[in-house]
Amino acid sequence: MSSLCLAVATLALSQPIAPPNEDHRFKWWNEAKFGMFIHWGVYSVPADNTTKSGGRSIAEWHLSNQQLQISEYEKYAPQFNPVKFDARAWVRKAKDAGMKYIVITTKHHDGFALWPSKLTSWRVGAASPFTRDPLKELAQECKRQGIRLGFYHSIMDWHHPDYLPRRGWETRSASGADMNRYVDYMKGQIRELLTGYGPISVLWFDGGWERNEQDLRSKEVNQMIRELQPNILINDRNRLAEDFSTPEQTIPANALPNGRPWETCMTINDTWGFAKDDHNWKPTKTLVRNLIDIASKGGNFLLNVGPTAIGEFPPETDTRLAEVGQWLRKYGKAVYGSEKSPFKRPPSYGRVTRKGDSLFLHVFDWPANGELTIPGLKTPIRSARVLGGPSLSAEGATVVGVPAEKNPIATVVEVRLRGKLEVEDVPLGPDARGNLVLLPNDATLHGGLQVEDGNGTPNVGFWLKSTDSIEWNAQLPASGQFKVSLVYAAEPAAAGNEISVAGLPFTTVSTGSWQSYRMVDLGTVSLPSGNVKLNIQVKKMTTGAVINVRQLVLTKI
Ligand code: H79
Repeated sequence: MSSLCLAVATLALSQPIAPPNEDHRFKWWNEAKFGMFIHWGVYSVPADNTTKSGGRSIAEWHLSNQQLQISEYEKYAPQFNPVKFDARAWVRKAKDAGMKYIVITTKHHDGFALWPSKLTSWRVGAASPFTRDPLKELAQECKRQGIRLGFYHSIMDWHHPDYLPRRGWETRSASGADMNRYVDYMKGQIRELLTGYGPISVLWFDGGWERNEQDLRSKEVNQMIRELQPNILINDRNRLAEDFSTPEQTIPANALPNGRPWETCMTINDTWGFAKDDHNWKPTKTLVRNLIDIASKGGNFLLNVGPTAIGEFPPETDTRLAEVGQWLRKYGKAVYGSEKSPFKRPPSYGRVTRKGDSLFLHVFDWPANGELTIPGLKTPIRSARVLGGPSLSAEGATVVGVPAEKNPIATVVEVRLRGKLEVEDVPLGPDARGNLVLLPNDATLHGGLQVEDGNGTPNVGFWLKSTDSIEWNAQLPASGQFKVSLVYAAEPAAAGNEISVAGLPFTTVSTGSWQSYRMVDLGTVSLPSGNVKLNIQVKKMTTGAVINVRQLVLTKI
């Protein structure tokens, strides 16, 4: 999974970035914050998340998990007969959950078309007995109930004879297969999808990692999409960065650099397609807090539902969606149309979102002293009020008082300021043991450096210039001696750069790759009490790239 994620992240960052705030196409998306992903197709019939060797996987990968020939997989299609499918009910559930858009799999990696495509018989109404058009019914209901619709479309197609490569276990010959003809087919199917169903708000590609931009004729395909639907948003998985990044099953450590739009997609249990034995359902509290966390970092949340082959949402999904909706009906003002937190770090008690000169404190756990301080807030607070609850008093940048009624998921306090929002950098203090643990998200990055997601453990990366540097602002209660340790990664070709770390010299050594992190002890420093700046700078650059930095630790001696 990591190679896919990395490919996606690197691609996204290496492309020029359009200024999303000035682009009218993003207006609804920035306000929406929360959407429903739907994974539904022939794989919903076996509903099996196991692998051939007895491990766990994701159910929509059934053909691959069980290493089936397509003729074996095709046998499930006659059982894909979702007579209980009710677009009106599905859209109603999305709306009641507080979701503002739906993205549905028109075709997953198994190649099965969820609409009556004229270009294949591997589709509903031909390979499957279901003669209705699920996409048409969904599009009509979305329009009727006022919610936007997007289409997921898999580039990888295990079924189409022209798509290459074949799976390793396949007996089907690859001779005569023509990838160029496959792209024509894919274009034809996307054309059907973008001309037959009214306005489509999102084209959500997936499965592009087996081929490059040239093979996939990505520019040409995306250009056609924009001609057919000028206001559409296209994700970053057709080998081009396009409109937004797509972290999968993970929430970035912070907002993405340069205001790059992003959307985390995530499952409610462990699998996307329905799996009868996957009972690992996330609690409602996790789902809502994820949404809050994402909104506080300026992203969107696309939460997945895997309906059954008969066309129903699993009951565990229904209850959670309803509960998320309940929370949003009370506190949605702090989520919809909000902007990311203006602070570098979240407060210890929760998360922050913002609307102009109002802040919203999403309180997960109320501090024992009953005070919500907002570190880094310079503008004094004018008033504070629990959404749907009482007013609280305030002193300077601190909200004082605990409401009698607290929401166990998160209670939101709306904070109005006395003037324009002004924030300042808060120096880091030592931890309980007196050590300074300096992390990417606490740093000030100079030059082209960026914080990368690192699959959940962020690192500073893109260190390509000798003038780039990392700086931390710390506050020490007393002077002392510290051992300096750096956690970094560098591929072999990047070894031999001379850098300075908290004033100590270090010549970089390869750790094996950009992803293999190693801790090195660099010596000791003595630091004065009060405000100190700690940095990593380049003294002499001898290769094209310096290091990735995961953390700098100063251990009290
Ligand atoms: O549609 C959903 C997934 O099926 C798809 N993207 C989301 C939105 C996806 N494709 N790839 N991945 C997710 C991650 C890759 C997982 C893999 Fe595996 C790990 C492929 C091979 C090893 C899991 C285990 C899937 C197959 C075996």
